[in-house]
Amino acid sequence: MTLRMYGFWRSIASYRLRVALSLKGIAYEEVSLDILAGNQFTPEFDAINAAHAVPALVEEDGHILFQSLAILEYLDETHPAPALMPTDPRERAYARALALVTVADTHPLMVPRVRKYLAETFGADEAAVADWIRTWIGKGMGTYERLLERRPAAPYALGATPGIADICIAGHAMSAELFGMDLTPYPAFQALTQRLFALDAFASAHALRQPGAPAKSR
Ligand SMILES: N[C@@H](CCC(=O)N[C@@H](CS)C(=O)NCC(=O)O)C(=O)O
Repeated sequence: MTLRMYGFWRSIASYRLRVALSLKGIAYEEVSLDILAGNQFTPEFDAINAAHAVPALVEEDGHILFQSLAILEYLDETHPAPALMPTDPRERAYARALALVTVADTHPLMVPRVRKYLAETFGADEAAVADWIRTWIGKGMGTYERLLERRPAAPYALGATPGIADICIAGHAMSAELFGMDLTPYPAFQALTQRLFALDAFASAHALRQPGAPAKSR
């Protein structure tokens, strides 16, 4: 059995895993799970991820991993080169902190289950939901901008090589792009993400380059 990733073309968390697998040169197959159609709730997928969310990674021996950040750290431990995490404890904490600005504080506010709840419980229409999402993406970009002003990327978030923080930051920028947001008010964030998307691992994992993405934008 090959290493199998369950993902979805526009999923930001799936993007994070795609980039990490690519940076580490790990071969895998991606199974697309249409989370907009509710396929995360089937009994088959429930057996893989009780959280009903992508990504999930099923290893060759059937071992299952979920939660993108946990998977990224696991891959870094099992496939150490190139390293995605620094070795110094303070740097490791900073890398995780940068990652969590989007993974913990922003991205959870815009996933399909939250959008659905906003629409069904509060009657939010498509425009209101999009406004909600842009608000939180914007606040995340504002936080990244302030952080990057205080500690400029050199050239990546923690130094010479791209790592976990950069992967999460690029995913955040991708969500901003998918929602048609202007990045110019966040110049340090924009410059870092342009640098990241110039790298093949970051560019080829992009939502709009995945099977199932709208053909005209691919
Ligand atoms: N913190 C999780 C987030 C997982 C998650 O919520 N994924 C979204 C797609 S980006 C999903 O599958 N959502 C399904 C839903 O909201 O129903 C991670 O980083 O893996």
